[in-house]
Amino acid sequence: MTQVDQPTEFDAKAADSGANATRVFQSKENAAGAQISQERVDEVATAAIKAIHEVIRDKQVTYEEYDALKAWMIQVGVDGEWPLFLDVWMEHVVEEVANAEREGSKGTIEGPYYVPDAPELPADCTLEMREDEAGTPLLFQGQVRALDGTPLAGAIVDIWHADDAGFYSQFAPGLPDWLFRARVTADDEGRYFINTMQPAPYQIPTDGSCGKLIAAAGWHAWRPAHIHLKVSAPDHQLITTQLYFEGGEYVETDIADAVKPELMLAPTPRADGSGNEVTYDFVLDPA
Ligand code: MBD
Ligand code: FE
Repeated sequence: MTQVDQPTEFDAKAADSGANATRVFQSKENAAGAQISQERVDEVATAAIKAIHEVIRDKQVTYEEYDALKAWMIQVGVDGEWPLFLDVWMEHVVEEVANAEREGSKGTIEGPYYVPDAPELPADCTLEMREDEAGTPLLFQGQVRALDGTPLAGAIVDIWHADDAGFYSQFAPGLPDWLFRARVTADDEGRYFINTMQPAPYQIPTDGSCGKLIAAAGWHAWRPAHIHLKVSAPDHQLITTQLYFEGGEYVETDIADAVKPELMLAPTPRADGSGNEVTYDFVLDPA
């Protein structure tokens, strides 16, 4: 076996992530129970199947390729990677359609690694981390406002992100359950001051079905470093979004196509030398 074929500890840890996403999604309320009308299923399923027929004709897909697709699709399910596949290659267009009319802050995809009911923390807080947590400390601060600029007291900033090695708690093994996950309640002026560690870029697990597709197509497997957020306030629409780091690796080539120019952070060193700080405000549309 060559060095490249040898699964690394990183691979083993990453492999669990995609698989665990299926388990978490299945426990999501209404995941499979949505009531979608027959007319709508007919309309969308017919269009989707037709679109694939066109690809088969256009690309002259062979039986060999058809069987390879079948085998691959079966394996995606075995690996539990349908949530990963869909969120990486489909969700950004669903988000584009869903949020087209919003006037406030830009949203982007949720991805497969959100967990509801994270610990509640006050406006000025430090996210759960391990002793001697690796990485660059980051003070992430800002304010939640309405479209007219009114501060939204008691807004909730539900935040989750990977660690300095690109792993998510509850998806990669061996991490504390609520590492870098919290629901932060903003103060009376809608402000929050969240101390955390800057996350690293995220690599799609290389040894699952999504990784196999990426390798077979010769793509790269990376998302730029990002912080996920769900920001909400009474009488306002919740926004699901992510923030990225200006000049960071893969911001121009995100495999999940979820980067927008409005979602860039440019942290600066803190005066006291303790890592970086950055300010990002959210504007919520009315409900
Ligand atoms: C992620 O961390 C992510 O945010 C998305 C959208 C897909 C895979 C991993
Ligand atoms: Fe992510």
